[in-house]
Amino acid sequence: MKRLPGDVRVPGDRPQTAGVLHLGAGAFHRAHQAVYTDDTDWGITVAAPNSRGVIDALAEQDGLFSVATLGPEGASMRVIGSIVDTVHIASERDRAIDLVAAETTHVVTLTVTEKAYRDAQGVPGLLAAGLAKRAARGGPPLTVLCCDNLPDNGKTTRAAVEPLLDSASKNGATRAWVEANVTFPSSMVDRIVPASTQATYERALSELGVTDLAAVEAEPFTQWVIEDDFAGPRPAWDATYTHDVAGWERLKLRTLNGVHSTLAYLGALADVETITESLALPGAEAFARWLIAEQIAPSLTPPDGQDTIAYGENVLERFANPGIRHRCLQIAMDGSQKLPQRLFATIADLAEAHVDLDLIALPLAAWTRFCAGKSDNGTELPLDDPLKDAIRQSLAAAGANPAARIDAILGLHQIVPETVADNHQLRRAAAKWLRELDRHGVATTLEHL
Ligand code: CS2
Repeated sequence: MKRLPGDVRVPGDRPQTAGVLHLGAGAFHRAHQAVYTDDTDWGITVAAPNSRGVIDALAEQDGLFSVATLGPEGASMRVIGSIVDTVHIASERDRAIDLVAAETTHVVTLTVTEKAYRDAQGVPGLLAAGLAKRAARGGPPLTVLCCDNLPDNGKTTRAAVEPLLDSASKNGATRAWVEANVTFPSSMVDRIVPASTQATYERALSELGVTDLAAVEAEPFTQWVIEDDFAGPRPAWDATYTHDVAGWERLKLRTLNGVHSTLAYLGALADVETITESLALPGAEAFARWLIAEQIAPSLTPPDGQDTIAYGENVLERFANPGIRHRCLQIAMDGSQKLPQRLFATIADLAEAHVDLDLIALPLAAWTRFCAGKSDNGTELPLDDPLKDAIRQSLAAAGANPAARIDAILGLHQIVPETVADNHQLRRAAAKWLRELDRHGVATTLEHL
C-alpha cells in the first residue's frame, strides 16, 4: 500500500480468500458490512448486479477503499481491506453462480435494495441457480443473510428464492437440500451512508493523497443486529446476535426510516436539498418528535431495553449531523417499495388500536404531492419508482381534488393494505393535509402545526 498519512487507519494482514460473497456493491455495503468484516480475518467477494463503476474502481485499487467517518466534530479516515475480489454479475453471471455454489463460500450477504426481491430474473434467480449447483454437488451448508431494509428480511429473501428452486434444479431435489442446509437469518442494519459524490472523492484525495474512486462517507453511528441462525461458519462480526430481530427491524424501519422518508418528501417539496436542512425547517423537528411520540411509539413494542422515544431522539440527533449531506431526493426514491414497512405498517397497527391518525396522515399527503412531480416553488421533482406509471396514471385520473388524489394513492393495492386504504379517518386527514400543502406549501404548513 502506498504511504498514507499517519492518522489514516489501514488494514493489517489482508485475508487471502473470501468466505463471504456479498451481492450489491453500493456505498452502504462498503461503509457497513465491509467495515465489520475488516475487523475479522475473513474476506469478501463483492458482486455488483448492474453498474460496473464501483466494481472497476475496486478491482483497480486491489479492493482497497476508504471510509470517511463524518461527525459533528470532524472527519476520520480509514482504509478497508476486507474486499478481496470483485464480480460484475451482468457480464459474469456464471462466475457469480459458481461463487454461490463454491465450498469456500459460507455466507452470502445482500444489499440489493427493496425492489430487487420482486425481480425473479435478477438476484433471486441468481441465488436459486447457485443453490441448485451447490445442492447438486452436495456442498457445505450456506447462510444467506439479507441486509436490506425490509421487515422479516430473511423470510422475504427465502420467499423470493424458494419458488425458483424447482425450476433451477429441474427435479425438485434442490428444495429439500436447501431446506436442510441453508438458513436465511434476518438482520437489522443501520448506518447513514449517503451516495458518494464528487465531494467524497475530493475529500479522499486530499486526506489520503491518492485517488479513491470507491470512497464512501458515513456517520459515526453503526449497528447490526443479526438473527442467530447460521448454517455454518461466519466471520466474528462485532454485531448483536439475537432471536428477536423483528422487534429491532420494526423499531428501526418505523422510527428511523419512517421519519427519514417523511423528512425527505417534506424537504423535497420545500426545495431544500438534504435531510439536515429539512429537519431545520421551522416546525419540522417538533413535528418529527410529535410523530414519534404520538404515532410511531404506540404502534410497536420495542425490543428489551429499548425505548422508542429515546431511540427517536438519537435518530433526530443523527439526522442533524452537519457532516452528512444526505439528499432528500435519494431517500425519496422508490417510495412505493419503502413506505409499506415505513409508514403503512405503522398506520395499520394504529388503526387496529383505534389511535387517532391525524399526524401520520401528513407524510402520506406529502408523498402524494411529491408523486405529482412539482415542488412548492414549481421545480420538477423526479419520480424514481418502479410503480411510477401506475402512480402517475392514478393521480392523473384523480384530477385536482385532494380527497380524490389521496384515494388514488391509497388505491394502489399492491402496496397499501386494505385496512389502511379503507380507513375513513386517515383519508379525511390526509386530504386535509394535502389541501394545506397545495395552498400554503410545506414551510407554512409546518410552521402552523
Ligand atoms: C434511507 C436509508 O435511503 C433511504 O431510504 O432511509 O438508506 C437509511 O439511511 C439507512 O437505512 C440508515 O441505516
